[in-house]
Amino acid sequence: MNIRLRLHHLAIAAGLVVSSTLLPAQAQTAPVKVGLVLSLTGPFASTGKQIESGARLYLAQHGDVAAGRKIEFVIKDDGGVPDQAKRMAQEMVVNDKVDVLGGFVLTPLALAVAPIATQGKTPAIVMSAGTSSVIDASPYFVRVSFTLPQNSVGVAEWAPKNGIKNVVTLVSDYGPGIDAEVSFKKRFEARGGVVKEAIRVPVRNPDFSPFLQKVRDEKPDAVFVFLPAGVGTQFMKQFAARGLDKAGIRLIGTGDVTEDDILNDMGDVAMGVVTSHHYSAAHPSPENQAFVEAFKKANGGKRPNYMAVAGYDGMRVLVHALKATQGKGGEALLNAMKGQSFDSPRGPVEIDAQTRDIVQNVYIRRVERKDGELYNVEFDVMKAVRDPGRGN
Ligand code: VNL
Repeated sequence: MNIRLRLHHLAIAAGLVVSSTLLPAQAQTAPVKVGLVLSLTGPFASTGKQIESGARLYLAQHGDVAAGRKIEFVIKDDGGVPDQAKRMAQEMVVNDKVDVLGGFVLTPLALAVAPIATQGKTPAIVMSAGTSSVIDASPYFVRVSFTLPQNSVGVAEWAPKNGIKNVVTLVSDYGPGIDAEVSFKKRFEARGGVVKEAIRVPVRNPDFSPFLQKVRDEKPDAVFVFLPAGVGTQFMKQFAARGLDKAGIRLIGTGDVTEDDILNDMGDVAMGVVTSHHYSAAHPSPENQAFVEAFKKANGGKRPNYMAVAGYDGMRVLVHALKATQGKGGEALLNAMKGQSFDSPRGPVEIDAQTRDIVQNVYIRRVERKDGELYNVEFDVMKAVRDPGRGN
C-alpha cells in the first residue's frame, strides 16, 4: 500500500473515532418526537382533526426543524376513551420515546394522561380540555387552549346589560359543563341576574328535546348553553324544532356551541346568537386572516375553529421553547414553554409562568351573515383574562 492510501485510511479511522466521541452531541440532533393523543374517531373526531391540521399547518409554514432537530409527529387515536388515551400516552413515552405529549380533546382524556406525563417527566401541551382543574393534574401540563370559566364570564357580564334578567343554564354533565354553569351563575348573579334552573345533559348522544321542553316551560329571557365542540348543530335543530326561538327565548353561551367548523350548517336559527369565546374565524387581524386562508387552502376549504388554533399555537410554543433550550427536552423544555407571550391568530396570548395556563382575550360575538356565510362577529372584548375558575 502506498503512503498516500495509508494516510487516507488513517484519516478515515481517525474520523470514525472523532465522530463516535461526538455521539452525545448527535443525540441532540435526533428528531424531536411529538406524541399527539387525539380523538380521531367517535363523536369528538372533528376536534381531533382540527387540532392535527392546526399543528401540521404551523410546521408547514414555519419549518419543521428547530435548533437543528427535525420535529416528527407520532399520532394515535384514543376514540374518546380515557383508558385508551392513557395506554397510548404510555406507549408513546416508553416505546416511541416521545419528547413531548399533546392533544387531549376531552377533560377526562387529559386527566387520564396526566400521571403518564408526570412519571415520564414529559412536557404535555393541553390543546383542548378546558376544565380549570386540568392544569393541576400534572406539573408537566402547559395549556394553550382555554378554560370554561374564562369563556363563560364574558356573556355573563353582557347579558344583564342587554335585557336578560333571568336564564336557565343547560350544560353537558361533566367537568367543563359544570365549570361553565358555576362560573356563569356566579358572575351573572353578581351583576343582578337570576338563574331559574340549572339543567345538565348527558355528554354522549344527548337527546335535547325533553330538556328544551323544560326550558320552554320556565319561560326565561334566555338559555345559557355549554356543549363541547361538534354537538352544536344537533342542539340548534332541536332548539328550532321545539319553537324556543319563536317563544322569544334567546340563546346565549360559550362559543363552543357556534364553533366555526359547523356554524355554516346551522342555518337561520343561529342568527343573532350571542356567545363569549377566545377565538372566531372572523377575528379581524392580519395574523388571523393569513391563518384562516392558509388553513382553508391546506384542508379542502374547511374553516379552522378554536381547536385548530390550539394545535397551531401548541407547535409555536414548542418550537420557540426548543430554540431557547438549543434542542434540550425534559424539564428545560417545560421551563422554556412557561411565560411565552405572542400574537396568536386569536389575539395576544401568554402562558402564565406560574400557573402554566393560558391568559387571553375573551370576545363577545354575535352570529351574522357575511358574504353569504355565517360568522361569529366580535363586537366587544375583555382583555387578558386569567382563568377565573381557580379557587371557585
Ligand atoms: C372540552 C371543553 C371539550 C370544551 C370540548 O370540545 C370543548 C373538554 C370537544 O374539556 O372536554 O369545546
